[in-house]
Amino acid sequence: MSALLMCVALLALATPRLSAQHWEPCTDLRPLDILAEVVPSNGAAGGIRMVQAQGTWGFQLSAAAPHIMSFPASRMFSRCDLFPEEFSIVITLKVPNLPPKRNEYLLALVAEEKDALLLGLRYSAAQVHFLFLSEDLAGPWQTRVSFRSPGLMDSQWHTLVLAVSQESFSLAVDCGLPVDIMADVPFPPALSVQGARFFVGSRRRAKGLFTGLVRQLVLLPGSDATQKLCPSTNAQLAELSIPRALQGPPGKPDDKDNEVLKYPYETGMKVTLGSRPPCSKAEDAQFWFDAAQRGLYLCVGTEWVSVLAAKAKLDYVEEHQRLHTNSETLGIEVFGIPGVGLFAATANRKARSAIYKWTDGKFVSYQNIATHQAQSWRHFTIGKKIFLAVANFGPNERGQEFSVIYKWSPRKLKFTLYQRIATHSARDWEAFKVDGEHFLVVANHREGDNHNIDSVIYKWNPGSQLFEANQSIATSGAYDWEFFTVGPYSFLAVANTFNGTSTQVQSHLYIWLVGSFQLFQSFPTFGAADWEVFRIGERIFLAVANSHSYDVAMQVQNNSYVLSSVIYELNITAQTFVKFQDIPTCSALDWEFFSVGEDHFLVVANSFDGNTFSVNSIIYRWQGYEGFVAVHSLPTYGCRDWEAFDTTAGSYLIYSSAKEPLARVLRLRTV
Ligand SMILES: [Ca+2]
Ligand SMILES: [Ca+2]
Ligand SMILES: [Ca+2]
Repeated sequence: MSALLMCVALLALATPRLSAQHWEPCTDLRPLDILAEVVPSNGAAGGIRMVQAQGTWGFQLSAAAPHIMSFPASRMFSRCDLFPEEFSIVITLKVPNLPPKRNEYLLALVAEEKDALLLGLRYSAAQVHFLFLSEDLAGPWQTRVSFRSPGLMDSQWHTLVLAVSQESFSLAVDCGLPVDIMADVPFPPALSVQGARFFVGSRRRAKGLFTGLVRQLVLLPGSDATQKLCPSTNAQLAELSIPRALQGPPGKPDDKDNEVLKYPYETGMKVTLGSRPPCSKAEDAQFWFDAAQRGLYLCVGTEWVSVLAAKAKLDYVEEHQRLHTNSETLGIEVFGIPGVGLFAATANRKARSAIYKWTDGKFVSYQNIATHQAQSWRHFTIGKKIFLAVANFGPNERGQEFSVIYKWSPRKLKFTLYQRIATHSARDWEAFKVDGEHFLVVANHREGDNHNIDSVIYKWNPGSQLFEANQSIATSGAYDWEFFTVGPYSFLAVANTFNGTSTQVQSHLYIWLVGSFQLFQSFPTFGAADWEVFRIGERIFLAVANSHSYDVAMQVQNNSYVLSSVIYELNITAQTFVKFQDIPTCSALDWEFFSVGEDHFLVVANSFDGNTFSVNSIIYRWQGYEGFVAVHSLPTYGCRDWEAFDTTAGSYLIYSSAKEPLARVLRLRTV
């Protein structure tokens, strides 16, 4: 729910109100820097640490005892004892990922004698809660106003402005559109702070300590600070007032003196599970601003309706070019060469593969390269060098098996042979960079009849200018490698197809730890042919294409080609990929993700249904809650590989056929 919940049963009785006319400010009507009150002006002390994250300094408080981080309210409320009826609180913070049920306090105002929470601000994985005590004839009530999905847990700095005025509560994140909540209970017009203390990063107790970083915590009596702060060119770090120790370069502490400078925060994953809030009667007519997609939505009835004119939308797909290929085409790689143009390399089954150049709106033959049952091409660069690696499935005329790396010659304007690497029925190359070093990994499918062999990761040696074997990973009929990063972490997924008796084998995801890839998670797959990683907003997905369910030990039916392919989503809290959606496919060999305007799509290569290679491949559109929904059905024949690409003239898809020497370029028509 975009807005908030009133989580506490509230009295229907009218709350007795003191006349607001008697209100006089008990404090200065200027920003009151609460954080500066509790931290020494020279920085760290008493368990308070200064930590830099993403180049910005903040305080880590959780090692300090709560009373260190507190001060009497009378220090700010010098003229009288009443908390302002209208005010805003500005806080700049960077929060860690919290487990689901954990709450951490950012600020509390506690009446010490009664240990009563007069006012509190805390957050959990999914919500920010503002709490306050109000009194009526029936006694004191604690009211909680909850803002859902503020999107704080992406390991970034954020600045929140909570503005309170009577029964109106609003929360703005990074100067975005505020979420407004009208509560049944107004903030009390005369909340006494006599004998109360402010606690920063706690509620006076050890429980619920704030474990993140805080850079700014300011109370602005009498007005809404968004007017002063926003718009801002640096909205995530918009400043009303920050403690002197955090200001500017002179405050930079000596690295050697600070044991936390190997920031634990920098290793936090850079993702969040921010998602569309529910839209029900409670949110009717409320707005939701999706910061990641820059979309503004209005809750109408039970649906979020976009209220901004959307960018281009996919209307239909039309055939743009029939590309006759040297022979059946297993894989297509589209890439650009700066200053030269856009190219497509086709991996062709017979003796020659081809490179095409986009010329006058069409792919035109550019260069032929001798290959041996080529399966796929991979383009990559190292510095200014441009490479193209081919995975050869078959041996050459002399029975030797190797795959080949070609290098672009800027003088000849052609790709020329650069390095041969011995491979075993190679299916795929993946190129990637970890810690500034370049790697290539090959999918070795089988050696003779043995599918349980090693696939090999090669590392670029800048001295010899060659790739050298670096790590071997046991694979079973390896078909595809996919590399991706999540925050500071590097991952490599392999699609294992067949272990010699069954296609029901585990495909594995590896993580780079201290210099090598180690197993991170295993997935049950069925003749897995492709992994595709993609991001939607802050969410990270991994889709597997399952091609065949087959087991020697079981009588297998023809329909074993019609089976589910699975989309997984990374759950940051659990640090694991969990199943997001099953999609029925017909011997799926490839997934390709692409975006048009603000819409996201997946297209699957369906190749075979058990009887025929004439099957439809399907384009799915991302529809938020509903996941991916089929929107276009494209007749294909032995469809093997999809690629999406853009030119100045528009967006296109190209797909290859493993069963006929014809690839097709499709134009995405938009409205
Ligand atoms: Ca791949
Ligand atoms: Ca793919
Ligand atoms: Ca593809």
